[in-house]
Amino acid sequence: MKKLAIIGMPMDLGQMRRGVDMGPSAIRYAGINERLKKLFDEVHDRGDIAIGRPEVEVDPESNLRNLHLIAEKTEMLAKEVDQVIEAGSFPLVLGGDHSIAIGTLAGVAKHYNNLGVIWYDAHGDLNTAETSPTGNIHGMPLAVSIGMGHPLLTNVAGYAPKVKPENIVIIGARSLDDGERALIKEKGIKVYTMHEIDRIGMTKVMEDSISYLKGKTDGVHLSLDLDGLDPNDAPGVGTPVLGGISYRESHLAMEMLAESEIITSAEFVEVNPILDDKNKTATVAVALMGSLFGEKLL
Ligand code: Z70
Ligand code: MN
Ligand code: MN
Ligand code: MN
Repeated sequence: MKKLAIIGMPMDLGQMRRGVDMGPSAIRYAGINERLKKLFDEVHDRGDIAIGRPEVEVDPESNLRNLHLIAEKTEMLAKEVDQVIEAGSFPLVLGGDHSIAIGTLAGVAKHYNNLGVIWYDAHGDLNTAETSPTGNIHGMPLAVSIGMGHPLLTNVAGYAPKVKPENIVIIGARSLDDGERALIKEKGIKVYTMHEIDRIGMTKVMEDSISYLKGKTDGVHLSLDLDGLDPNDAPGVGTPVLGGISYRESHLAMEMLAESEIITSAEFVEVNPILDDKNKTATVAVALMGSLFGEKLL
């Protein structure tokens, strides 16, 4: 029996633009439940993690914005994700800004010896407090997952690291900070930038990514930041970067992931309906979920 559990994570504490906390609502409004019910035997929407309306804090020691709040809320998400996997369901988390991935991965990774991660994003999200140009934790979750960063973040769910650098593939990168570039080289993280997508095409990028992960991982998490897509196709994001992955290429990527049957958990993040054009970005997110979970035209 194929079971899907949807978890909303309406947290906007990892960056400075309000509105991304409404991402889960926008994605539900775009018809996620109806669409995915056709593809699973059972879809259970578990509602949202309670974030409340906490006051913004900047940790004086590390300069990290909302450090303690994000550690606390991602711990709650990790527990929820853990329960979903224990119950035999596929966890699908709706963001929220990308800092939520700290919690998703904390809940997922304990169930695998060799979790793979596909990070579909314009950014590397590989900063630490030391390298971050902004202090925004949504620019850090991938570094946190490999055990680099503030201990309150790396130790969410009580263990670290969550993922091995050689089990990560970044797809769609076109905005990297100096510290992130250095970390990619140092750790040997596989990255398909927009250059490779242009040069060899999305088909080859996905074939290579899938065969790279398939042999050595026992599960693969898809962390899809909508800003990985071109802002023309996904305008409702806090940090749009020109020259991104098209809607069509993204569908192809999701269809190839569906065929490969490697994906064991997923999250769709950074949908900000306040910055959007008639809920276009949430609608794109739901359409991509359709392809990821095996929707077919014919
Ligand atoms: C920049 C930072 C970022 C998402 C922007 C931006 C990071 N590298 N991540 N949007 N999802 O502040 O660290
Ligand atoms: Mn467990
Ligand atoms: Mn991101
Ligand atoms: Mn991004």
